Amino acid sequence: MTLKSIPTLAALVLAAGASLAGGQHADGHDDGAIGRPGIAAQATRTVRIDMSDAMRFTPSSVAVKQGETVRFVVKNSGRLKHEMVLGTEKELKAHDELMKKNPEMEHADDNMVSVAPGRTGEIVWRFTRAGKITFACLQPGHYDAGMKGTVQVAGKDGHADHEY
Ligand SMILES: [Cu+2]
Repeated sequence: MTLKSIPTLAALVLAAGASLAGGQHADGHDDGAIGRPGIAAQATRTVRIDMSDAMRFTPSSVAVKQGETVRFVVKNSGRLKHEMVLGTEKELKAHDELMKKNPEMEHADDNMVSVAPGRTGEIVWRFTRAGKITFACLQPGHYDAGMKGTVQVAGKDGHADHEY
C-alpha cells in the first residue's frame, strides 16, 4: 500500500460506518446500528425485564457483551399496554413521534414486543456492535414519562467504544 492510498481507505471506512449507523430500511429501523434479530437457540442469557404503569422498566439498565445473543423476557405487570422497543435514541424518538400521530397504529418488528397487561413477551436479539443502545415503550406518552432504558454493549476489548 502506498502512503497516498491510506487517506482514501480511511475515508472509505468512515463512509461505511456512517451508512451503517444512518442507513434506514423501509420500515424505519436502522438495525445495523444496534445488532440484529437473534436465534433463540443461540441465546447465551435470559434477561427478565418488568414493565409497570409507573412508566418504568426494571431493570432499566442492562449490560451485555458484543456478539452475545440475549433472550429478553418482558413482563407487563401493569394494567396498561406496554412495549419494549430496542433502537438508537434517534430512531426511538422518531418512532415515538409517529406513534403519537397514529395512536392506534399496530406495529410489530423483531426489535420490539408489545405486551398486554399481565402478559409476558420475548425479544431475542444479537448485539453485534459495541456501544449504548436504548430501549423504550412507545405507547403514546410513555416515552416522555421516562419509560426507557439502556443496554450497554461492551466491546470485545472489554469496554464500549461507541455512543449512538
Ligand atoms: Cu409503556
